[in-house]
Amino acid sequence: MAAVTADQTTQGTAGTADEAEAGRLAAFDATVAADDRIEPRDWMPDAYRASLIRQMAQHAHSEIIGMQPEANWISRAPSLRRKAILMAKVQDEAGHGLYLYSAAETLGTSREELLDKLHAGRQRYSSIFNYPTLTWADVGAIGWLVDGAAITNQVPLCRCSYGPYARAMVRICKEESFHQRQGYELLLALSRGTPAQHEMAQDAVNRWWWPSLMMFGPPDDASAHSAQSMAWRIKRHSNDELRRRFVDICVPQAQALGLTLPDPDIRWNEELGQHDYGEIDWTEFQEVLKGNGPCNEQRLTQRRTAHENGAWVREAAAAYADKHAARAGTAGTAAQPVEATA
Ligand code: FAQ
Repeated sequence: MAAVTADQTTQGTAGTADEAEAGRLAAFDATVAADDRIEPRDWMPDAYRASLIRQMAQHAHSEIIGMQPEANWISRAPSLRRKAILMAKVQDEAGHGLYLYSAAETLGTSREELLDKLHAGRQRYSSIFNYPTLTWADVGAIGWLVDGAAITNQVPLCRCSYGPYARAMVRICKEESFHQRQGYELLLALSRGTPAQHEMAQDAVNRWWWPSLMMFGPPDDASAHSAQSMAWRIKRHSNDELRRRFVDICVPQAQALGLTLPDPDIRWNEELGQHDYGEIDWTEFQEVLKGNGPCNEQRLTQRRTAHENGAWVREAAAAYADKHAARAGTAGTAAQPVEATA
């Protein structure tokens, strides 16, 4: 019998490892192609995992930083009803952040690590939250336009190939729909109110329209991740496709509100069966991404401060969990059901 040389052994092992890798990749590709879900314990390419963490972290960070502009108006809401609605909405956004951090944790990262990266400026959050809320009407414009853009972008994410992200999006989208309607209703009340209230609503729409269009990301020919994310079925549509869909939704809604979208170039394109719209200021978008938007510094400073101020809450919660785990452990040795001590 011929002896197997060291080289042959290495080649043989490498061959088997390569084949196993190819098999895993084929199974992953087949799952994606069949529109099934990739689950946390399934094998996935490193780049798929990294891209999901990148997008989900950015999404989670947007939800919690996105609490700030609206929270600015909680103490000045014009009625108890409006205050209660706004508090519930801002609280919902915190909840969305938590679902998304939890979903990201299934990929092997931790909430702590993601927050550290946000605070160090190493991960992004949506450009939209770097604009100020100057009047009460901004709360309506955020609900109508920002939540509206978020829904347009996020409904397709309910069919994302990664199971935990797709499932988190189902509940988030339901809540965002409510947020969008409350913003629309608020703006409608202002638009039909006194001339000063109408003007305030129009001014808010003028300021939030273009930044809302930027939420969908750079144009397709400048979108670094779209092609790969669409091939992996993380994203289902391109940035421009969703942006155009959003414009189509907003045009009749603006008419019903009695407000004007601040773009003289919006018009129906018979041939394409959709609206054309004017040129977006991509220089402004890039500046906001670089940290030079009107509120970038304020938002991050406030976030870091809130995190530091909340340290004692996290410590207390961890101590409480440890105490209960220890009690459950004792109960376990005494053969008691865990529920009895919970
Ligand atoms: N802002 O190659 P692409 C909400 C970055 S939630 C900042 O096209 P991709 C709820 C992008 O990360 C709003 N950065 O990227 C709410 C990438 O940089 P990187 C958040 C942006 O991932 C309402 C680079 O540019 N929603 O509003 C932005 O394929 C009211 C190249 O871009 C989500 O996160 C931007 N607008 O497409 C809360 C949804 N756009 O990572 C409170 C999930 C792009 O290489 C109150 N995310 N960039 O350093 C997505 O669908 C995608 O990530 C896109 C970007 C569409 C945002």
